[in-house]
Amino acid sequence: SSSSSSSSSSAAAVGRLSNISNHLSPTGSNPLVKVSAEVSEALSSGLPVVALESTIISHGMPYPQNLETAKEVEAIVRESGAVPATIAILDGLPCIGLNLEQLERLARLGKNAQKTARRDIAYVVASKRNGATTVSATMFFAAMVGIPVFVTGGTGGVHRHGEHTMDISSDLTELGRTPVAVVSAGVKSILDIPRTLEYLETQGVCVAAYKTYEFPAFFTQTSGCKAPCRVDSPEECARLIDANRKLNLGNGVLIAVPIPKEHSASGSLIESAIQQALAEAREKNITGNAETPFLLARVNEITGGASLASTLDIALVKNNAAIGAKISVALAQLRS
Ligand code: PSU
Ligand code: MN
Repeated sequence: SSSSSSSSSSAAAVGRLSNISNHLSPTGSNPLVKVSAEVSEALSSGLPVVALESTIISHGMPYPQNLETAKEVEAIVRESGAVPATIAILDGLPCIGLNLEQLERLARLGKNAQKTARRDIAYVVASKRNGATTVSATMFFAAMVGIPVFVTGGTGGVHRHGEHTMDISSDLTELGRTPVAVVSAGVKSILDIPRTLEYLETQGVCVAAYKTYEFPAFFTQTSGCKAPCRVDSPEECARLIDANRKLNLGNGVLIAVPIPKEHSASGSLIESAIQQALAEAREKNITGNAETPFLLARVNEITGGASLASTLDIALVKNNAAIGAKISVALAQLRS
């Protein structure tokens, strides 16, 4: 592997830290993070690994649907030839790669696991809590152990009225500072998509839409916004990620995959539910890190219980998992 060839790059630092438990804990007694044996072996052999977040499990869906989805997403990653590494903090220990028992524990904890963005990591670790990592925290840990590709459903963004509230997801600043490629279905229109793209530009994030010129809005293929660049295959994504790494740019890459055609007809129905949820959030004065979970839950309820929106949430994360795994396979081939 060429991953440790340029000594000052953060990617190289990440490579050197890929056996981080040993590096940071010479005694082996109190490791800062726990990398599962399977993930650790895959990383040291240069095999493709895909990081997966855990807020989607704890806060995104009810038990047992969340467990089923998490297992299915991992299975899709495996079918496409990569090793899944779901990331969460359990009893204060950041775990990279959860076994079935740990996955089940997190799924049962649901919202009793703390939603953990970058700012929350130190507290959750220090107080030995259980933390479900958002995109920002998952990227942080993925980079720490040298996982270059990360799959999720939708990322955070600039909230509507964010120009007044300054509520801008730390996912965006993380994308600006951490060299991990995030595969998502874009950002939901609960957010301000044009400002999200502006902010990503400010942060120097490479944003590429997959097989389209449009930046997708999760439930819909179009957002009215052009994506800054277009990629048409896993190999092209891999070359983009590799160029970003070799140049030592230090920022992340956001690969936005539009909702597949067979699901996209439902988009407009969901759009009206989103408008209603936004109005309710304003009425109830719901702000801060409670806003995203509130909006997502209300959209699910408005579109009917075991709803359209949650069905699409699951379909999209699975679609992203298949593509993200292929990207990570292409990237591993490029580097071997
Ligand atoms: N958007 C979704 N589904 C999600 C999230 C966002 O469509 O599950 C979660 C992700 O974990 C994301 C986080 O990183 O919400 C962003 O929260 P906030 O807006 O508070 O930064
Ligand atoms: Mn926020």
